[in-house]
Amino acid sequence: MPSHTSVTGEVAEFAADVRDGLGRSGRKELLSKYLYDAVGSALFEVISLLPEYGVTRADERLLRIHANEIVAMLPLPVSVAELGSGTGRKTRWLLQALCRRQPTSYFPIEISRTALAACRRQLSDIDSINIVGFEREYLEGLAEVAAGRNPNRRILVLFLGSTIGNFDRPAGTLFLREVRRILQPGDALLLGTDLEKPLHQLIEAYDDPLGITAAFNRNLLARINRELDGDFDLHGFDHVVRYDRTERRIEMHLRARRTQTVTIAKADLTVTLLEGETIWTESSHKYSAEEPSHMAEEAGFRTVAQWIDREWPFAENLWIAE
Ligand code: AVJ
Repeated sequence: MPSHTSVTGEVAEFAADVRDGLGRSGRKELLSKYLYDAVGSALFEVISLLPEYGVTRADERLLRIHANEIVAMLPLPVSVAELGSGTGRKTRWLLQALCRRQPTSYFPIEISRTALAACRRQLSDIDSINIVGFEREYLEGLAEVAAGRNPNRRILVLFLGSTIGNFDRPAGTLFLREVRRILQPGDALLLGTDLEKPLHQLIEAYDDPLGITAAFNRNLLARINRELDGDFDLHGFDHVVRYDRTERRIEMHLRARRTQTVTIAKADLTVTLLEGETIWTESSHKYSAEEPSHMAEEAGFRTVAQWIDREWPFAENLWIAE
């Protein structure tokens, strides 16, 4: 099996999604998964270093401190599939602890080719690890991993970093049900969830004073210019962050500073944005500490353990498929 398999019709799919999101008459929207091209992935790496953005550090801290404890609760032997591995830095601790107990196959599933390559470089030095990357969407990649599973091994799915928060609540539960459907009883899921925290802290985390998150957000338009032959004026948009108290989520938007008409050749689209009109680019839902257990039940898992970071409220949730 090739370690990196390329996705076909990538540009056509991006074009169709952009057309769909910007061509509509109501609220305009772009899918947050498109934030992660090479530039976006690199900017996210910087975001994760910012003092205002504690998510990644909390996640990594929990995985580092509790690695042995987590491994002790897993059904062994186990293979590991990670949804959205990124560069794999925070996964190292768990994989090391696991590889001390058993030779381990690790299947990072990642749509960003550069992140996947970085992940392989980052983790290939671990003793008795076997890394096979899948350049795929999450469920597609996981289904492939499951189709090729060793019948004598369980699967541990890692879904870290609170990426689940990009789904709204009903869609998140649906997604977790899909994950469950691909797994077998006794398989495990380790889910990272960012928890509710004071408003000013959340706003700062997504609207940092250096403007890195603003660049990360605007890069989505830059990517459309680069890959779909668009002519967005990047100076014409403000990075806007708001917290929706009802939905309990941070939202990122791009707001037109003045009325402007944009042409995106490869999406066969010309669209006029009025002054003040916004494009919704991402939601990050925040959870109560109890919420993940309910999500587990709804999706067909039972909660085995939860670890919460004290410095930056964030929870690691270990579930077993029923
Ligand atoms: C990688 C999806 C977890 O939602 O916090 C960071 C992405 N967006 N800053 C998040 C992100 C703006 C991040 N996730």
